Amino acid sequence: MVRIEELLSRYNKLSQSQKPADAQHPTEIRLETLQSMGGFTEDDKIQDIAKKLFNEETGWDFLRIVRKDAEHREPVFLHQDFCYQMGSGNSYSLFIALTPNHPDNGGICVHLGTHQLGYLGDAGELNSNVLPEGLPTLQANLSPGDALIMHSAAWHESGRNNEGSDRVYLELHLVSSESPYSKGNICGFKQSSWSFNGALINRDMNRLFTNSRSQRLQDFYSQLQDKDNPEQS
Ligand SMILES: O=C(O)CCC(=O)C(=O)O
Ligand SMILES: [Fe+2]
Repeated sequence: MVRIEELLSRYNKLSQSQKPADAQHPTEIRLETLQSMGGFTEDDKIQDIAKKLFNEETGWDFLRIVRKDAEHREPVFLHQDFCYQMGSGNSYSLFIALTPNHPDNGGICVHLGTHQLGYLGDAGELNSNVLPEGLPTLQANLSPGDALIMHSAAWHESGRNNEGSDRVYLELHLVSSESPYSKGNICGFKQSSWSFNGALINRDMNRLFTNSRSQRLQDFYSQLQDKDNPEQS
């Protein structure tokens, strides 16, 4: 059985060694191996969940902590995760609460059924006005050891941590074992031989692309800046 106290103590050590937090995503700590959290996926309850997905052939492609605390209290805007991830349209986040999670400390809120809208073709903040009236939302109210499972296309957000208490999730992202981005199996086996072994982050995008959307935007911003400050250009 996984001991939540052990996962929490591993998190506390990681968060101390990670100061200052990542400026891009200050509430996230990426973890490279399952072992960094003590191989917790062998736990029977996690195995039971993994076996309900992907015909019992379930892998994982990332593991991270998403936390809020007295120093990181900001809300997270309405979004879907799918557009920031790799691979197939069917994947799930298993959020394991390491601390109490509720509306006063910025617990996650999922708009149920929104995964049916699928991939939306862009990334960023979504418009809450388009959500149909009366659509049920799941507002997390979790005790340590509880888990929440969310389809990666589901629209979700979280409020400000007004209480300032630690609100910590361990997030394991579950994919089909056949995904080339799977880093290993939680249960079952992988049949196909192709797997991606590179690093998904820290790629040199300016070498890979000659005319990408981001490069065009950067060019556009620098043209605007030159226009605003002509003597500096
Ligand atoms: O920390 C949270 O409340 C949510 C974080 C999140 O949704 C994300 O990083 O994709
Ligand atoms: Fe998210």
